[in-house]
Amino acid sequence: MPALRLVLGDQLTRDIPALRGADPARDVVLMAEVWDEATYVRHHKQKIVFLFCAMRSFAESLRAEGFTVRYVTLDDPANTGSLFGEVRRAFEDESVDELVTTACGEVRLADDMEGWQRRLNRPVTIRDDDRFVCSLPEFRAWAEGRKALRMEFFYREMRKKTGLLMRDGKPEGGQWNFDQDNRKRLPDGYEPPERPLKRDDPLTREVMALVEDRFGGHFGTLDHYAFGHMRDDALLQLGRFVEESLPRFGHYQDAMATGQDFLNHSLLSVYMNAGLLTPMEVCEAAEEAYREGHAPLNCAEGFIRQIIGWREYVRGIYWLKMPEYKKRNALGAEAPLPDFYWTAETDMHCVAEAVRNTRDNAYAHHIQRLMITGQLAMLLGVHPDHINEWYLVVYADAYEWVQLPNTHGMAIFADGGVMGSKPYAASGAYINRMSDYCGHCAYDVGKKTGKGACPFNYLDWDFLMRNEGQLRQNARMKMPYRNLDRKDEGERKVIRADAERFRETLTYDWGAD
Ligand code: FAD
Ligand code: DLZ
Ligand code: SF4
Repeated sequence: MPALRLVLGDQLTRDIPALRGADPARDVVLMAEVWDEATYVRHHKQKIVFLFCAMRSFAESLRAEGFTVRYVTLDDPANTGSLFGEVRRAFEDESVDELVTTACGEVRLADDMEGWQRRLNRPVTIRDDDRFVCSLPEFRAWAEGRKALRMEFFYREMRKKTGLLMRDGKPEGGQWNFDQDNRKRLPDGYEPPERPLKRDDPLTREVMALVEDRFGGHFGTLDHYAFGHMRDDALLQLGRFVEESLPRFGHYQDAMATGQDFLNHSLLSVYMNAGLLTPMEVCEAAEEAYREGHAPLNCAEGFIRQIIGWREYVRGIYWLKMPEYKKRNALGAEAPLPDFYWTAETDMHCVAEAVRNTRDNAYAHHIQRLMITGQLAMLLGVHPDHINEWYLVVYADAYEWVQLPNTHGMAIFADGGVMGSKPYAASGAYINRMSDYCGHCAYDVGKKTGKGACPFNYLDWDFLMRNEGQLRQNARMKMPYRNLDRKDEGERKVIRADAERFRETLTYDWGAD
C-alpha cells in the first residue's frame, strides 16, 4: 500500500521508524511547518528558526535520495495550521492509502494522534520511537514495584545494557560515579573554548525573516543565532566538544561565570532532541576519547551519565507519570512569574546573567537552569504551570518529555519527590562558591537579612518556614530544619519581612496584551 510517511520537526533522523521500509518510488514523505506546533507555547524565536531550517534541510536530503517529499512551509497559503489538517490535505492530494508515523514526544500531541485513524478513516500506524537507549516498556518494568525511583540505580542498568565504560561486567575505574572529582570553581582567567560562529546563509536569513514576521512578539533575539541545521553540523559540534571541552567537562560542570554562556558544556541537546544525533553515538564518542587517553574518566563518565542516565530517566518518568504528573503542585505554589524572567532586568546578577543567556542564545547550562532560575521560582512559590511554560518557551532544546520532569520535579519539587528526594534549595553561598556572580552583584551574599542582603539567603529561610508542613517530615530535610529551629521568633519575623519586601518589588506585566 502506498503510504504517507509523516516526519515531525523533532524526528529528523534518517533511520526514524516512520521511514523504515519506505519506498521512494511509491511513498510520500510529509513534513509541515504548522502554526499550532509553533504556538502551542510561544517558543523562543531561535527554536523556531532552528527547527524550520533543520526540517527544510532534512527534507532536501531526502529529496536528494530520491524521495517524494511534500514539504509545507508556514507561509503556504493552503497551510491549514495543524498537523492533522496537513495529513488530511495530503490524503486528498496524493495517491496514498495509509499513514505511517513515529510516536511523538508530548502527551498533548500523542492524545490528538490517537484519534487520527477514526477521523481520517484510513489506516494509521504509529511506530515506537526507538531512538532512546531504554524503551518505555523497559522503563516501566524497571520502575514496577520499586518504592522510590532513583536515577542512579537506573543509570547502572543502562551502563550494563550499553556496555559503556564497563570492564568485565564492572564499572570502569571500580566506581559507577565520579562526581566527587567534579564540581570545581573556575580558576581565575579561565578561557573556555569558543562557540561556533553566528550563522549567515540564505536559508537561515529566509527563515529568520519569516519568524520575525510571524512570531516577532515571541521571546528572544536572533542576533546571536548560531545553530547548525544538518547532521554534519551536529557531528562537527560533537567533534569540537570531544576535542576541546570533554577533558574539562566534569571538573567545571557546575561552574558559572559572568559573560561565559557555554563554558565546557556540549551544546548537543538541541541536536539530540531534534534527532540529528543519537544518544548512543554521542556517548560512544565520549567513551572513545577516554579509551584513547584524551579525556579523564570522571569527565567521560559524568558526561555519559547525563545522557544514558538523566536524559533517558526523565523520558521514562514523563511517560510513566503523565498526565497526572503535570497537575501536581506539592508545595501549593500560587505566585505569578516575575517580569525579570523575560526582561533580565533585575539587580540579582546571577539571575540577570541566566536570563540574558536564555534570551540571547535560547540556551542556559544546567546549573543556571537548576540553581538560578529554577531555584528562585521554587523559593518564590511560582505556580508550576507558569514556570513550566517558561522553560518550554525559552530553550531551543525544550520538548515536554524532557523539560517537564526537570522543571516540575528536579527544579521546583512540585512532584513531591518523584524526581528527587528533596528540594534543591540553597542559600547564596552555593552560588558564590560556584561562580564569580556575587562579586558583580548589587546584593551582598554575605549578608543574611536586611537592606542589601542577598535575596537567596532570606528567601531560602522563608521557603522552609512557608513549607514546613510538607517538608519537615522529609528525612533529607532534617538538617535545614534543625538550623531553622535555632532561629528565634524575632529572626523569623525579620526573614518574613525581608521576603515580603522583596516580593513587593516584583512586577508581573510582561507579555500582557
Ligand atoms: P551538557 O551539559 O553538555 O550535557 C550533555 C547532555 O546531557 C545534554 O545535551 C543533555 O542531552 C543531557 N542532559 C544533561 N542533563 C540532563 C537532564 N537533567 N535531563 C535530560 N538530559 C540531560 N534538557 C533538555 O534537553 N531540554 C529541556 O527542555 C530541558 N529543560 C530543563 C529544565 C530545567 C529546570 C533543568 C534543571 C534542566 C533542563 N534540561 C533540559 C537539562 C539540561 O539542563 C540540558 O539538557 C542541558 O543544559 C543542555 O545543554 P548541553 O547540551 O550543553 O548539556
Ligand atoms: C517545536 C516544533 C515547532 C516549533 N514547529 C513544528 C512544526 O511546524 N512542525 C512539526 O512537525 N513540528 C514542530 N515542532 C516539533 C513538535 O512540536 C514536536 O514534534 C512535538 O511537540 C512532539 O515532541
Ligand atoms: Fe545572586 Fe545573591 Fe550572588 Fe547576587 S549576591 S549574584 S543575588 S547569589
